[in-house]
Amino acid sequence: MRSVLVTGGAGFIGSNFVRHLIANTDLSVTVLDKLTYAASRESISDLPADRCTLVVGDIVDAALVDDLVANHDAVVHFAAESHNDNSLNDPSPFVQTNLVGTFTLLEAVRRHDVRFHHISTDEVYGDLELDDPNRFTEATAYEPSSPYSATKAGSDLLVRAWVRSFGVRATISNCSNNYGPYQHVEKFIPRQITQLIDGQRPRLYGDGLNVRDWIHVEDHSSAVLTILNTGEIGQTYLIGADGEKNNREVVGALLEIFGREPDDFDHVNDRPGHDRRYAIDSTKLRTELGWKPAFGDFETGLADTVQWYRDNEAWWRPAKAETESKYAAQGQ
Ligand code: NAD
Ligand code: TDX
Repeated sequence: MRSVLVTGGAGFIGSNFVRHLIANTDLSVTVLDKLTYAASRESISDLPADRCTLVVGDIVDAALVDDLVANHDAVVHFAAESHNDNSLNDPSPFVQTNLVGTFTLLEAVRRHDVRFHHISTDEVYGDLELDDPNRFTEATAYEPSSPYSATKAGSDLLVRAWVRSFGVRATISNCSNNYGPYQHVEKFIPRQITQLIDGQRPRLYGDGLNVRDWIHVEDHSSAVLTILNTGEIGQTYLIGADGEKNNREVVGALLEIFGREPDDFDHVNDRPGHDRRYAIDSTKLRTELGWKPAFGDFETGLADTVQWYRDNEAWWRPAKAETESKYAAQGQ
């Protein structure tokens, strides 16, 4: 493998993955990204031009996708509409990008017999009760709750069908909630960090007891590269780092980092259909492919992430006011 096409490589996880490839492999990387509101050219603009090229375009554009896929050895597919709250306000781009876009890529890799890795989410499994002793595994039934997770679930099923029906050489990974640098300020952790930098109060949906299973984005990248190199074709791997925390605990840790009082936050309107808890059992990835996370300590990873947002205000500031005004309009 010499060249990789990374869709969505100007978004949060995609840009971190491209950085991981540049630092840890000799691969040459082409990013295909539509540069939606969620993307930032600056997330990859400092990378060496002879290793990383950005093509601005849509994964739904079959001619463009066919041309790019034909000239690469593998595709790693991150591009998606990724925010649950947006999917509740307007599901249409989620159906286009997440379903039609994935279909378009699958048809191209089928035509050109190119290795494909599909990035997905633990949200396809629905949610767990807080006291459920079980966690999600590769055998858990699909039960998505939101338009976002339903389109991701549909895209996973398309990949599985293209493997079985057409022999496409694909793998799938479903990862838990990522945190780290270059994440858009609409998402939970960057929203609260930038609220605190601005002297505002964090905003918790509902009772704040919803649990997410946090993983540092660098650990997600190392897991995806492991699967790309050594994963078995047709297999699904769950990626997680045993990082369950409820939202109040995360806000509490941030308030402590900022030296604010522990109750210095607001409860705001809950998200309709809000999933209660996600939890990943990543035994298969660890035992079969020997992967393990490097960021064991959430508090340290969180403090590093706070420092990154303090140091990179120019990166996030342009999106902050508009994001907050959208949230304010829905009482969030
Ligand atoms: P993001 O919203 O930060 O980035 C998505 C990127 O895709 C953006 O750069 C955007 O411009 C691009 N894009 C959107 N529509 C496109 C289109 N039609 N054509 C080309 N490019 C397009 O998302 P993220 O958080 O980095 O998530 C990346 C992937 O990882 C998604 O598939 C998501 O479902 C999955 N995932 C995310 C998380 C998480 O915690 N953020 C967890 C598990 C899985
Ligand atoms: O201001 C907020 N207050 C709040 O309490 C925001 C933005 C969120 N929340 C809550 C909702 C969730 O319980 O925090 C939790 C995390 O919210 P998000 O950052 O919106 O993430 P989530 O809905 O869990 O989905 C994320 O992880 C799985 C990504 O956005 C998805 O792309 C990924 O598939």
